[in-house]
Amino acid sequence: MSVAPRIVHTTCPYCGTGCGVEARILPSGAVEIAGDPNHPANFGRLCVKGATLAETLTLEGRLLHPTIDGARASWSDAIGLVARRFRETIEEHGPDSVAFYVSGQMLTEDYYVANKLMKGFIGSANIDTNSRLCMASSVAGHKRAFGADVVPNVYEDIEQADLVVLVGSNLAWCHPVLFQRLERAKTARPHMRVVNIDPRRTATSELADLQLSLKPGSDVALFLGLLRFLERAGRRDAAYVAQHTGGVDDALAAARDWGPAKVAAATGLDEDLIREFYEDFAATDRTFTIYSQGVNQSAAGTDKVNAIINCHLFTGRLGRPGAGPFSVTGQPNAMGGREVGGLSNQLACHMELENPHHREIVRRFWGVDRVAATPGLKAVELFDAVADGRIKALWIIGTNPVDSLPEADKAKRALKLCPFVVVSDVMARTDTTALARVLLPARPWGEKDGVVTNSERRISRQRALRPAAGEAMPDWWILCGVARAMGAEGFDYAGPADVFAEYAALSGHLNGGERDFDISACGALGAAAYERLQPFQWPWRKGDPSSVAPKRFFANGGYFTHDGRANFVATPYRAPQSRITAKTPFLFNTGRVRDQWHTMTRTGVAPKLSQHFAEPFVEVHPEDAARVGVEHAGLARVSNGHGAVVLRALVTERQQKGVLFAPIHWTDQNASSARVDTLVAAHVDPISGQPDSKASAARIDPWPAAWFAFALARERPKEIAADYWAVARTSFGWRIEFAGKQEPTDWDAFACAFLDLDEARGAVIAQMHDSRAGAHRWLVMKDSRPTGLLFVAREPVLASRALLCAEFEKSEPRDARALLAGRAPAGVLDRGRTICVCHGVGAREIEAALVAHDGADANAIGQLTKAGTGCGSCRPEIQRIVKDRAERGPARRCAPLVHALEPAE
Ligand SMILES: Nc1nc2c(c(=O)[nH]1)N[C@H]1C(S)=C(S)[C@@H](COP(=O)(O)OP(=O)(O)OC[C@H]3O[C@@H](n4cnc5c(=O)[nH]c(N)nc54)[C@H](O)[C@@H]3O)O[C@H]1N2
Ligand SMILES: Nc1nc2c(c(=O)[nH]1)N[C@H]1C(S)=C(S)[C@@H](COP(=O)(O)OP(=O)(O)OC[C@H]3O[C@@H](n4cnc5c(=O)[nH]c(N)nc54)[C@H](O)[C@@H]3O)O[C@H]1N2
Ligand code: SF4
Ligand SMILES: [Mo]
Repeated sequence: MSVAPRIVHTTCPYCGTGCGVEARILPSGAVEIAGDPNHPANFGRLCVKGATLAETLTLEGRLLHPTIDGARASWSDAIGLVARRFRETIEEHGPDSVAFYVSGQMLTEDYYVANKLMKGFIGSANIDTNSRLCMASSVAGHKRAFGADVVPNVYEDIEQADLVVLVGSNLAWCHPVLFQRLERAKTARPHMRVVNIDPRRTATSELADLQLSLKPGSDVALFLGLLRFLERAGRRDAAYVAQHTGGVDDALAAARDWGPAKVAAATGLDEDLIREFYEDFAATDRTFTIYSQGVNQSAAGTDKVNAIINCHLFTGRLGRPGAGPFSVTGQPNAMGGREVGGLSNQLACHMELENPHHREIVRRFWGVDRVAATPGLKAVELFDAVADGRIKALWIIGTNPVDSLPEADKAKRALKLCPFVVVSDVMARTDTTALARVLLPARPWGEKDGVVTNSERRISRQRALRPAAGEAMPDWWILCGVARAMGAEGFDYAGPADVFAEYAALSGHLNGGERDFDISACGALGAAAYERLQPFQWPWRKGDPSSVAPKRFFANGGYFTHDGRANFVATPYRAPQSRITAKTPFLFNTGRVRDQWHTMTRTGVAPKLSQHFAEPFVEVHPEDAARVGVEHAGLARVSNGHGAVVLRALVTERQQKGVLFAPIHWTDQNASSARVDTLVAAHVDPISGQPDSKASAARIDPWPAAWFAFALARERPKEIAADYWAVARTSFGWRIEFAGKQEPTDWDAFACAFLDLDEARGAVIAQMHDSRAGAHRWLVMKDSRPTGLLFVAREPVLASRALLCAEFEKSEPRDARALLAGRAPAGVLDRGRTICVCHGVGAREIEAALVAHDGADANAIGQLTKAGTGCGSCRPEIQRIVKDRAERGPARRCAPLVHALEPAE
């Protein structure tokens, strides 16, 4: 008799798209993941990260019990110590001598109690979140313009728009399901146009009718020019501006001088392209502007946000179907964190710390003597205060600041100096947990319950799929335990449902509609109703019927300012702060790749997600590379006064001259020297305090490797005796790239140690040597199956990684000679680097299909090879391969998107 799988509806733990997930738990305990067809964010779709969630449900590397000074401890001892040290520090040095640094990856319930503990019980506002590095400029921009942190529009507007303007957003890789909505909308309505504003060409550019590769940091100039153009083109919505806004004259005055020639000079864009964009924007009522970190993470981030919003206010295109400014959120609960007041300058439920009336509402509701009255330290300042000893006890929850803060080595030093550091994480070994005195094991996605809010203000449940591993506990439980041990009252919740109901009640408490955030319909929700809670958008006031109709704001005014009018904000252009010098002549831009999530603690364990990029890299324009002597597939050192990293060089025209780009994901756990934030200068936006992570001055030089190596192994090598290394997970074990500045005197001894040959009993070792050329290859076979491989050369090792990995995966006997040659055995196709993870299709298979079927497009490729027919995240890359072949002919491969080390034909 077969037992039916149990189905759990939950929400994806990665990006702020907030896709609904349907998890099927089979009787064996195995979990199958699919998109939830009824969830309004994704209607059944998932991107590759969501689709591979089951691969991350492993215990590998998990933190499973509390530790104190590295030794296993009981929960009561760990909680007791944290409470005692925080209490003593507060007694001796005052409430502002302690701090929490939390995360947009916490659930709303976790976030709410953390905030209540710090701002209510402790009475300090020294709680800040990694959302400071992510959303703070959007928050500040919204508040300046709208009086509250409200996103006026909804996802459906993607389908309703005639023009979509993407600013500083690599939507194809960072919000893939939203990108697919856009792609489908454009296919269904071919007149729809997409403009992509980003200094580099990305996967997102594949969909764009117009690519504006502006100079980093120059967006304000572009949008000042647009505002001026709109006025001259007679595009003012006079009625809207007059009835619902204020300050238009000042904004126009700031834009007065910004004619196309001046905009062209500031942005480096062609005047014709600028005009094309302006004319299109002016002529299209249904214009939807989506923006992300190219806007927020800037020393002028808040001004960028307001410069965009100004153009929408001016044309009255806001909160209407297909028209509005739309900030997409990064983390799964970036929006929820803003709602609960996770930032050091906010109170709960969108109330303001500096507003005495709001403080009083919250104080009474929480039943505390006082709530913090002055804003606390913002992330960068907070770590400065740790470094100079003002903060003496710090609790870090759900974030990895040693890797993600600007000037990251400074943050690392600060933690080393701090007398008492507590870290709550789901993983045992991260660059941050390494510096903690107390480690508290949190329950990860799949083991915990709560809610998150996505980019369109939709609140959805995350639900546990399986029992918690080890002694891991939910973050809210840990926080409440510490709160009670410190003597706080009001932290006796029976479960997350209880916390959520209290929070929902507070949102409606003494709220006659003057506060935007109101979900008081959930204020008396019991545990059973919480369990059943369906995704809903806020506001949802007590007494309102539940509704699935999209909720927009501001089409008819109704702003949350004192006079109910929106503010135009004058945004004079400030050129980027980073000073390029002769020593640091490049701007260093950073961001994300398709298949990894931040510091890789979770996506890094999934073999499928490590195929796309298995090594940290830096993109550099061919002319720059030639000038500084950096070669494609070689190694490069990127450095400045703050730090240095060594990365694989990817020479590509997608990058503009003078700018470098590197992904943020690699850490000391999986590479020798790839923490890119060590180089990022801590320049912050003066209003939001958000650091500029996208434009630090740096230099790039060739890294003098005497030898390069590539290896495959079933176990992770204990030590890699090399100056450069990077490891990635595979289904059979590990793949490793490494290199050194000096050749070892004895390669055989090196191989012996690296491959553990003394221990490899019963193994057959095949070798190939060309000592004059410095090329050596070893292959270890057991029972005719490869178990270890090491290729060494003086040049970057050219062997198909994809092929060798595929051969290691197979269970049938393999041909040692062909493997050692690094080429495909007779009858086996080298698929090339994996492009489509769902169906395991490589770049070479796609190219072979193009050769066989001249003129095939991405859809035809899908029919021929299945590539792109699964989750669809790889479709832009397939389109690029198709276009490259059409534009450049078969002779030139599409190197930019293919890993540098996959050899060409
Ligand atoms: N695969 C994947 N997806 C993710 C994440 C992840 O780690 N991996 N993280 C999530 C999180 S937390 C976030 S915040 C989002 C981020 O999502 P995005 O903001 O889309 O991602 P980024 O790659 O950080 O940056 C976006 C783009 O900004 C461009 N940019 C740099 N400087 C400028 C500039 O001055 N002007 C303009 N117009 N553009 C500029 C960069 O070249 C880059 O292509 O992604 C979320 N989704
Ligand atoms: N140079 C540069 N720097 C950047 C950025 C950039 O674009 N460029 N982007 C910035 C942005 S937008 C962001 S959002 C940050 C992201 O940076 P981080 O927040 O530092 O990155 P994560 O890897 O997401 O860290 C989350 C940590 O929480 C742990 N964790 C996961 N789930 C749970 C849980 O349920 N409970 C607890 N307690 N822990 C959990 C994970 O194992 C991991 O260690 O990086 C910022 N830094
Ligand atoms: S787009 Fe991908 S990462 Fe983002 S929520 Fe959906 S499935 Fe998760
Ligand atoms: Mo983020």
